[in-house]
Amino acid sequence: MISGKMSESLNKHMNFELQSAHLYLSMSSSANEMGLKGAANWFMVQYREEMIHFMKFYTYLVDQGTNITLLASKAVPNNYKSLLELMQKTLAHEQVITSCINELSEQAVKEKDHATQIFLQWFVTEQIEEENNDRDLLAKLKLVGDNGHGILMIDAEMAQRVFIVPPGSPLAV
Ligand code: OFO
Repeated sequence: MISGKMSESLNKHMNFELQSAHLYLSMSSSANEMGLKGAANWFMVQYREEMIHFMKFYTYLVDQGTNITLLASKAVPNNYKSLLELMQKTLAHEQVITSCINELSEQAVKEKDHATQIFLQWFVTEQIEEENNDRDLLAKLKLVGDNGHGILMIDAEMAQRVFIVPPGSPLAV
């Protein structure tokens, strides 16, 4: 049993994870339009990971007896100039998500809600990995600048990313 306040905060964040999925799906299409198939793959994998995050919140809330509320989805941008801009926006977005997860964790601690604290631990760790991956790619993109060959090499690296369902996760698309 979780408090009404906690379930409301988690429900709000669950919708934010779904919005993240939409954001990355749109970024995948923008990368494809730029001719960067590897980056399009990378963002598609990111989209699928976000769907897992969304489903983790969904399942947790339903298991805690919450009737979840799906909010209307907001339009996401689809006009990017470069892969560098895509990665800059990705890192900025993940930093916002990290602070939301931290706020949720603080609320769970304040409410002495041990179950939610344990549930959120996975996300605390996940956000370190998300931001780290984005920072690595950003650093490489800054190094190559406008060099087309360099960008294509990074695109080839991004093509290697594979979607793996984290063990014990609810299935998503
Ligand atoms: Fe779900 O972590 Fe990204 O947004």
